[in-house]
Amino acid sequence: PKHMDSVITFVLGGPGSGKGTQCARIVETFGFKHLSAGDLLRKEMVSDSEYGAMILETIREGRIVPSAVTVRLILREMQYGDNRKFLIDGFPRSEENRIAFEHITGTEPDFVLFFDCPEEEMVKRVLSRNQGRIDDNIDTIKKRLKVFEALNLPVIDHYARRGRLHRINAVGTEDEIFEQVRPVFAACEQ
Ligand code: UP5
Ligand code: MG
Repeated sequence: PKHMDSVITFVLGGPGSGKGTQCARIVETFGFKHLSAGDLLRKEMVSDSEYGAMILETIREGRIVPSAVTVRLILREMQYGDNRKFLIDGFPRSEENRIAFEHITGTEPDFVLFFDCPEEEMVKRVLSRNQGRIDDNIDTIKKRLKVFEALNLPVIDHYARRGRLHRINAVGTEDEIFEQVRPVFAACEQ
């Protein structure tokens, strides 16, 4: 269950839209704890977890890991330490993910950020990243973009209807983008 004074932010956007980059800035400036669902899954994948092979195959195909696995990793991470301000990056990726998280925690996010970025820019960024990710190749990127559109956009629409969505234009320099992000959190600092 949600601790009374916790703040939950979901950070959404397509592959390479800059979620991780901007999360680092939010952590620096506003002291949130950053939980990247993708990073947690990649860490689980290389541990001797029973889900390792399944996660690898799912990420390589750009599909979505079952909610039960991802939600457990996120909740485990939320319990470590005493920082109650969470940035949950790259989750929920589907209505199924969203409903599972909201059902298990009994809560909705306080804020949802959506980094809105054109596809060709996302492809360019992912292909030039060069960090050895198994999903950073053109075939998998195309699949990730399709899954984003089919499954993640409905989640974004849901939060827009709930009045929780902050759409950020994700084209520009990192600084320019952060200047759109800052007021979202500056408002809750007072
Ligand atoms: N960059 C950043 N900002 C820039 C700017 N303003 N101008 C120019 N370049 C910029 O940025 C990407 C690259 O662009 C970097 O090189 C950066 O320097 C540059 P980054 O901040 O890394 O973008 P991000 O949105 O974090 O991209 P990422 O590739 O991490 O997004 P994905 O959503 O694709 O990846 P994620 O790790 O979240 O998920 C990977 C896979 O895990 C999914 O496809 C899925 O198979 C699985 N998954 C699940 O199944 N369930 C989950 O809940 C989560 C993941
Ligand atoms: Mg990322």
